[in-house]
Amino acid sequence: MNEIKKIVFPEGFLWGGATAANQIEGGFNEGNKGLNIADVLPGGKERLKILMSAGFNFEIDREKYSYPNHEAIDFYLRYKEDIALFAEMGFKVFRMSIAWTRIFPNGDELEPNEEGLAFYDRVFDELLKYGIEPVVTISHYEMPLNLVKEFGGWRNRQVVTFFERYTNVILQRYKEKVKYWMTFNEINGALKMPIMSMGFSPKKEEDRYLETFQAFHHQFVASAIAVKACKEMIPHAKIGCMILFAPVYSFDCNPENIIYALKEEELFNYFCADVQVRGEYPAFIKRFFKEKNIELEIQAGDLDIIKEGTVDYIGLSYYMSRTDKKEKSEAEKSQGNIVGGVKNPFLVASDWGWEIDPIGLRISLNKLYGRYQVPLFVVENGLGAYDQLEEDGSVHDDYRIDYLREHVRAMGEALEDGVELMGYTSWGCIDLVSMSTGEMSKRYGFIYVDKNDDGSGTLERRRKESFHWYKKVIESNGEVL
Ligand code: BGP
Repeated sequence: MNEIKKIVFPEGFLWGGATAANQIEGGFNEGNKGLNIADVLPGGKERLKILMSAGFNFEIDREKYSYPNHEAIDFYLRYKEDIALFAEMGFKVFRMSIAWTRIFPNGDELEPNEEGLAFYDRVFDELLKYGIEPVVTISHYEMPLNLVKEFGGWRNRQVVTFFERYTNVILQRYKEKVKYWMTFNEINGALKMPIMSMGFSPKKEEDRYLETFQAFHHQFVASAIAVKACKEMIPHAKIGCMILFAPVYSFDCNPENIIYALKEEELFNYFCADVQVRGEYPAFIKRFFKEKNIELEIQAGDLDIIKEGTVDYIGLSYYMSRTDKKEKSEAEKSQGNIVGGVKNPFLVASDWGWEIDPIGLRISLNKLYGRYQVPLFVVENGLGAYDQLEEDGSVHDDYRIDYLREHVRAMGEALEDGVELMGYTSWGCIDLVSMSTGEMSKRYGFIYVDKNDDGSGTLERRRKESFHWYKKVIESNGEVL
């Protein structure tokens, strides 16, 4: 057995947990909030398929579907209780997102909605009361539905202006309260699934890449404008990009598969970060654009904006690695967080088919730091699992502790490798609605929320075994695992 080394996390390492507005808040029509794309997401494993199907009309149809995000876990009303529990675990930071539609209900108004702004003031004040710094994602898998229906989502250049108005308002309003920002959650995820963050599904397969990359271009410009505004308005703040990172392993040493894995990794894992960190389109994308007949509409000045608006750090989500090969049969395919691939014989998968690979986190951090040399921040990582609530109210989630312990160790190894790491916010620190399936039963939390897939439950909160474990991890700055 390998000897377990003591790992040393740097002073001031940002331990905490992560969430997204649409997956925790509920109150979907409270406080003048407008509808967003997440509000028309039906519950169930088919939710994304339904949303992406041709002819989906983006209407709520309660006869046919349920909508778990509408109530979610009611953080909108219960935030004080939840933040007290985060404080009890010793969180240094809490990652959350602002719902664009609380601030601009339709996205295209000129004036913001004061009730929405006041809500986040209350949340930030409550966090700061306990010394917990908010880490805010400006856009996490939701955008105003009006911008989807009337403007065609991020394909439309006008959305850049609406987003700029939204970011200026929130940066100005919360400049005394929020030091850590990120622009778009898992920006690269749109390559596989543009509907959630870009607000459209290509009607024809042949338009897919052109539309998606045009929308990316708009998001890059919008992100760079936000970065510049943030640096001007809040000079002490740090603002990052956020990417979904699943390192791509070649299935074997066949050079055909190795070049395939390398090209997949460039396109999916690095393309967005290259633009947002280095401030320019990478060399490899020219060939891809040529082969796919993509000619982007780039306005005068856009490339300068992108150059001037590079991010301070990279936020990443890490759940799993992806093993892949050029030719694969249906039977070989694996599932996973948006990305596919083939089954890796060395890894075991979660109940949802996501392959568990702590060493993959060390590999990811090394790859990213080697390429960019900017600080990294693991802002999502965790195990979605079925939990059993015992009669005495306890939850013995030792499998979750095992998963997290190994990933924390992997970060320790990466730190020793020389990687600069700002912090770790594990995903779904309180049980929440799953993004991909809308299930409550796919639980990630340290805190159990009494709510079931059919919407029943008291919403009561309970501390799981992992709650007490994570408290010790934070207390000891990662020494006691
Ligand atoms: C990431 C998203 C999150 C989150 C997480 C877990 O891709 O940024 O919003 O939900 O994955 O995924 P799921 O909820 O599908 O288990």
